Amino acid sequence: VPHLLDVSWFTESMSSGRPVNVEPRHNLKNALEILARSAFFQESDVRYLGFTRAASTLKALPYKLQSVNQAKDLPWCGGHCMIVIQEILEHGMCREVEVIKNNEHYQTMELLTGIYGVGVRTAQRWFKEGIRNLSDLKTMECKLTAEQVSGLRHCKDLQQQVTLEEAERVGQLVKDTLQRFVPDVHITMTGGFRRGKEVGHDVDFLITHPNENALSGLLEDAVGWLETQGLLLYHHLKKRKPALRSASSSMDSHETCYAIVALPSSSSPWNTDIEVKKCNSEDAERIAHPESPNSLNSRTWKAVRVDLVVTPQAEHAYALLGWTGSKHFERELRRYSLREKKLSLNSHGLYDLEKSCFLPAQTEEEIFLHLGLQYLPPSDRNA
Ligand code: 8DG
Ligand code: MN
Ligand code: MN
Repeated sequence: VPHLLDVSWFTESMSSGRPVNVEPRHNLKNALEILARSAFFQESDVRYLGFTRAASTLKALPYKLQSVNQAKDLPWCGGHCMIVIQEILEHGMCREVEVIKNNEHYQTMELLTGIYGVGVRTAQRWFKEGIRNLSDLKTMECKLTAEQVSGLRHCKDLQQQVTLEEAERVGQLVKDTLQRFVPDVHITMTGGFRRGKEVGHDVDFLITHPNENALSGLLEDAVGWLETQGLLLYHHLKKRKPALRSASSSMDSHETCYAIVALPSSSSPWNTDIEVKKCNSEDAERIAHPESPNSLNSRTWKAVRVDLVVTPQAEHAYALLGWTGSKHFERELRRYSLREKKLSLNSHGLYDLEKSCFLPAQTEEEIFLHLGLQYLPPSDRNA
């Protein structure tokens, strides 16, 4: 078994941060996203939101921005953002952004927060303690959570994007696993893939059934079975907390499983129709003890992040809307709903603050009706 935190195989390209898209058309949006992330790393919410909104506006533009004049009337693109836009349109780059990209704090935060289980607070603390790269992390093995240990162990796979084809195979695995216990379970792929994206950082699923009792213990059963097959590299089960389904809470309290699965490659013998059971003990051993530097080339699986969310039928539409994203779309929708309609929206329901009651909905369309908004299909929610 390799050392838990052996990261010697970590490639140079990854330690230098995310690849920067150099296509001119994307320069503006990229620049604003870098400024947004930099603000995020400094925990400056106001600036983070400002830059995110401006980047989102540019992303939604049906034409390429050619001049500062064109930008003047765009929402959220004034002030600081306008200076950045102007500089890039005139000089092809923005000094402030270039400085940030070369900044040690920014680069380290990009690297550290890119590890599953590491948030801004943790990365910030590590930076202050002198951590600059993944090898430095070895020295503090004892301080890592189980989630971070898994995140680090599988970071090479997890930083690779999940393709649609892989997501579909994860979907098949999830379906076959859950149907062993509840044959008529309802499963929907949510997140970015539901919005029509071709790649993602994980695969999200919403699980429901008309009979709530059928869902009880389902995630535990699924986790147990995947574990016996050697297909589960990490998981964290979060129980449902009914008390949290309050009017104002934006906290999600669905029963959830945050997992890392070992997805067998498409050419491997245990693909699709779940031939997994037939895998011999040697294969199972290799899956259970992954990431030996020597086995990288011969591996027949890839670590993939999977979120499984269980919801009672009555909350399904709200959970579907909440888990389809994008994050920025959700944030703006909730803000609009509260400010303009005095309705508190989360992924459990919609609460009318003036009438003091929940507004039921069976479909996403009904939720948009409640909010007085035109229905937006998932592919139009890529804000
Ligand atoms: P990606 O994975 O392709 O990068 O994008 P994504 O699918 O849009 O992002 P995501 O991080 O997987 O989140 C999908 C949606 O789920 C997003 O709108 C936020 C929402 N969401 C909740 N609760 C939680 C939670 O506890 N954790 C996470 N990660 N997302 C949550 O409603
Ligand atoms: Mn996702
Ligand atoms: Mn997710």
